[in-house]
Parts: sequence; structure tokens; C-alpha cells
Amino acid sequence: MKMIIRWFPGGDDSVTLEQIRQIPGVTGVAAMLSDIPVGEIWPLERLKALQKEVNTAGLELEVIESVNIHEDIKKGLPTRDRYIDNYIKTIENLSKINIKCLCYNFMPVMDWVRSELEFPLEDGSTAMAYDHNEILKLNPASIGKEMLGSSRGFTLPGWEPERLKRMQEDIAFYQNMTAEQYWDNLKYFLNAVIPYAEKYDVKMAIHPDDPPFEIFGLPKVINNIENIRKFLSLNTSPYNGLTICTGSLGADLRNDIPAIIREFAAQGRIHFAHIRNVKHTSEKVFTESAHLSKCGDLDMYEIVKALKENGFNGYIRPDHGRMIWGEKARPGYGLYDRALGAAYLLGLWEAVEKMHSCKK
Ligand SMILES: [Mn+2]
Repeated sequence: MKMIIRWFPGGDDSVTLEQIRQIPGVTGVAAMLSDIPVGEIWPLERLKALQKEVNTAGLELEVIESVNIHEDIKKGLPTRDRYIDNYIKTIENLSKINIKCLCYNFMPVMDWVRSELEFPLEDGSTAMAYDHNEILKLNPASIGKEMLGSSRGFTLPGWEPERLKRMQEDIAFYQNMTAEQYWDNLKYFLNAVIPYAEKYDVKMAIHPDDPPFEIFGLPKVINNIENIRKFLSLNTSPYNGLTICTGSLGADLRNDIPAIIREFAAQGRIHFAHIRNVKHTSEKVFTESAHLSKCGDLDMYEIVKALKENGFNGYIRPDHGRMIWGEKARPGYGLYDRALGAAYLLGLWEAVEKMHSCKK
């Protein structure tokens, strides 16, 4: 297992590589080139420069998160083949700098959604929050503007300006698509790309839908154990794998996260884990919380134990943190709370590991 932290290059992060280097036990980062328009090839020279910058700070560039999928692929348009070819070329370039894991998602139109980015918690910190009723009150075309309006001037991954411009018409497009057609488009993408992921030895790790329930009539794919089974059966290569995001899946209280991890880690299909906690006040209403089990609804001991006991050998990062100690950062991606999260998760990992060696 390798503990890493998500970092945004190009001056688009308040957190520095030097700070990340000083978090005990963290050896690398997950990063992306957010200025490359979705659908275009990521240039090798840019990737080499990014890797050099990370290495110079004493860290490894471990995971690319994310290379986003062009909407034409998700829509199944004839133009998708050009974008799939570009995606394959990007995978080839990632292999040339020895990247072994690529995180992506297959959410239509909009990426992750929250109703508030700075929700005040009792202890004086703030966190991102979701209230389904508040989301339904919003004009779907304006959600992005509202989210970006409170992002402190940072880009929000998955909320690129070009995506926002087309949001209304894209939402309308999917109203006429059945869930099975959407699955077919995902299968078409996988069957085109996974053979190259194998060839170039880059494991593909799809991120769950966030939130995992339906909004504005848009299709959902990676949102519960049945659909994850279905996804993995579309292409059975181990290179067709998962990013398990405990907070995304955990937003639906019916999801048993340790059970999901046990099943798919044992099959060698989990390559990357985002670990964070959520605290519900009711169904579909939650705040992101500190990582500790006692701070949210998820049992982090059981989650780490499920990974360790089922042979998980991939990358873990603490996911979104709260904003604490007066920090001003991109929502979810401050230094302090994620550093606390990393230390806590590494503590749980060590405890589980040592309990196992006692039993032997
Ligand atoms: Mn995540």
C-alpha cells in the first residue's frame, strides 16, 4: 500500500509539494493536468515536466487523477472514436513516465455535486455538504456557477468552463437515453481502451458516482454493489478496476462499504482508494466529516481492515478534508485535515497489520 495526497500543479493549489513531503508516511501524489481540454491528448513533455517537479520535491507521481472522458463517448456519438483514440494515446504517454494507475469517472454532464462548499460545523470548521432538496431547487444549468462562486478562485476538478457552457443541452440529451444505452456506451469505451491499458500496464480505476443517487434524470453506473459487479463483468481484465471512494458510496446509507471492499479487493479489482467519512442528518442530507470513525457514519477500522485482509496492494489517499485552523484552500483540499486523515489511516493500517502478525 502506498499513501498519497492529491495535489494540483501549475500554481493551482494552496498546498505545496514541500508541505506534502513533511506529512509522515506520505510518499507521493495523485495529480492531473487540468488545463488540457477534455478529449485532447496529454503531451508527453508536459507529463515529464510534472513528474520532474514532483520528484525534485522528494515525492513520486503515482496516480493520474483524472483524465476526464469526453461527453461524446458517454453520449455514444459517432465522434467518440476520435476521443477514444486520444484517450489511448494519453494512456501510452502515461506509461512512458511509468504511471501504473489512472483514475477516471463516467458520470454524465456534471462531476461531483455539493449544495454547500463551506458548511459550518459545530467545532468552528467548515466542510462540503449535500442536501438533496437544496440541489433539486437549483436550476441545473446554474449549479456549476454556484459551486465555482464559492471555490475561492481555485478551479474545481471536473467543473471545467467548457463543461458548464453546455450543461443545459447535455442534461436534455440524456433525458432520451435509457440506462442500458448508457451502460452500452461505457462498455464500448472499456472494450476499446482496456486492451491498451493492458499493453501499456496502466490500471484503469473508475471512481464511483458522487453522489450515488439520481439527480436531474441523469444515468448512474457506479453507485452500489450490484452495479459495480455489472461494471466489472463488462470487461473482466484486472486492468478494468475500481477507485473505491468511501465518501461517495457512503452517501447512500444502504451501501455496506466494508462488504463492497471485501468482495472486490479479494478479486484484485481495487487499485486506488479514496478514504473519507460522511455524517448524515437524514437520507440524502450529509456533511463531509473528519476521517475518524467517531466523527461520521463510516467505520474506518472495518474499511482499512477489509482492504488489508483482502490483499489490497494499491494506492490510498485521504479524500476531502474539512477546512480547519483558519486555512484558506480549495474546498476539500486543504493541507491540515487531510494530513490528519493520512496519519489516522496509516495508524489504522499499522494496527491491522500488527494484529495479523500476532495471530500467526
Ligand atoms: Mn473520491
